[in-house]
Amino acid sequence: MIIMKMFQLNSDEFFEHSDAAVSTEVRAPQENYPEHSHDFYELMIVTKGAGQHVMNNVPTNLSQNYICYVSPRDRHLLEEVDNLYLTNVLFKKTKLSYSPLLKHLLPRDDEQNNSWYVASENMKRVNLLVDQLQQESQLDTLESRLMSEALFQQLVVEISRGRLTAQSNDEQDNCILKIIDWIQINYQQEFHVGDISERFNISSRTLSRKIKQVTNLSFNNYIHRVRINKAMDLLHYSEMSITDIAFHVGYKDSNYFSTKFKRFTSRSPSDFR
Ligand code: RM4
Ligand code: NI
Repeated sequence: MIIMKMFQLNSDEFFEHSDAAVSTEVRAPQENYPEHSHDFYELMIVTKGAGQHVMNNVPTNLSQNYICYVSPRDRHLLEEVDNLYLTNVLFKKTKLSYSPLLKHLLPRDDEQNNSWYVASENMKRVNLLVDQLQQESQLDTLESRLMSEALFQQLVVEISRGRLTAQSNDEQDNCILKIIDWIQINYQQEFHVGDISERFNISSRTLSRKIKQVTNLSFNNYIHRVRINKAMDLLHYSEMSITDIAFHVGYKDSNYFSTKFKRFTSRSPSDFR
């Protein structure tokens, strides 16, 4: 077996010059990418496609409009990418001369809650800002540096304003994002397509179609994927027994859980642990 050592990405390589505070890396598409950390901060913005994001050993399923805040303390990797498009907005906190208010809109470095979905209207503006930022961050003039910081601030405002919660933003477009967010929180409950379609006032057919469109998985497989991801987290970080984990993530039968686990990860839960 080849064991690859985790590596660190350095700002020298990704920023235009040593005083630059912001930079962008557009990945269209993003390939699978091994585990790494950075000496800079990264806002990972998913624009389309699907994949698995494993951060500090915790896997999450990626889909459009997902934002994740990655600090220099974190390590992460991307796998099972499927036409995944993303934009990395890289920044150095020490070089930003930004407004002191901005820190209230960004997660703290030790915050668990470091990812969220952004409403489609805000995402459109985020994409425009990224285009401008990409150009400005390549220039090494005082104006461009200032402009990059100004654009960065706007971007942080957009991803914060657009943050979806189950209550907010009733636009049709955002319905599927809210559902995905809801599933990732409520995966422990027993539910069927019909329960969710009723709750969110959308037809079961539309719901299934949209889940497929956004995650590239069927409704059932998407639920399994979310549950298996949570199980991987627990296998890694908790002492819970495999049977308890199976129940905890929403399975009534631990054999069935093991079969599904193997299907998604190619390993049994005990091998994985
Ligand atoms: C990679 C991948 C990493 C990011 C670098 C800059 O393709 O997206 O997460 O840190 O780019
Ligand atoms: Ni990274």
